Amino acid sequence: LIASLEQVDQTYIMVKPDGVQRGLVGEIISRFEKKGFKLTGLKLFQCSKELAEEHYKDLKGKSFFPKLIDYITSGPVVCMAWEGVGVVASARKLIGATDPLQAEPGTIRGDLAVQTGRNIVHGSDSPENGKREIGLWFNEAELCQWNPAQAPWLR
Ligand code: 3AN
Repeated sequence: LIASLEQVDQTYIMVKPDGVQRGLVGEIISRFEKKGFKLTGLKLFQCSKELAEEHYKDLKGKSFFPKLIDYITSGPVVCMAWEGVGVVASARKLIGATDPLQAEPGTIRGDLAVQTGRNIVHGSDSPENGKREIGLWFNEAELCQWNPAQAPWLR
């Protein structure tokens, strides 16, 4: 009841190519599921250079930008849309700091990664970017609106 009065946000979470290659997809999805957020979109996807550049357009001026684009397009990624109250900030806490060596143990990057340039997962940095990125990576038909409470086998 309390939650229903608050703003429900969406975030775009992506297992990057190194996370897929290292067999960490299930582990990463599991952390968001267990936290209690709702999955509304999920696919394995090989992205184009154009899409990667659009996704990271705010970083276009950075020296590491070309390497970042090569990295993100180097193999399939797992695209996810997650929904919930406070999901954007909470997902970033679950993911941990950009530099995995600075990320706290218990976070995804803190537990599973060592390099900033191979930090295995992406999470939107604001509710606005969550909406923007979900729109960029998913078609409307790929997203599911569903109610976890309407599961008759759970009564
Ligand atoms: P975050 O992914 O934690 O939101 P951003 O948005 O600053 O961090 O950076 C986006 C991505 O760019 C990072 N996930 C990382 O892959 C890459 N990146 C950021 N800073 C660096 C850096 N100094 N060197 C190499 N890659 C970087």
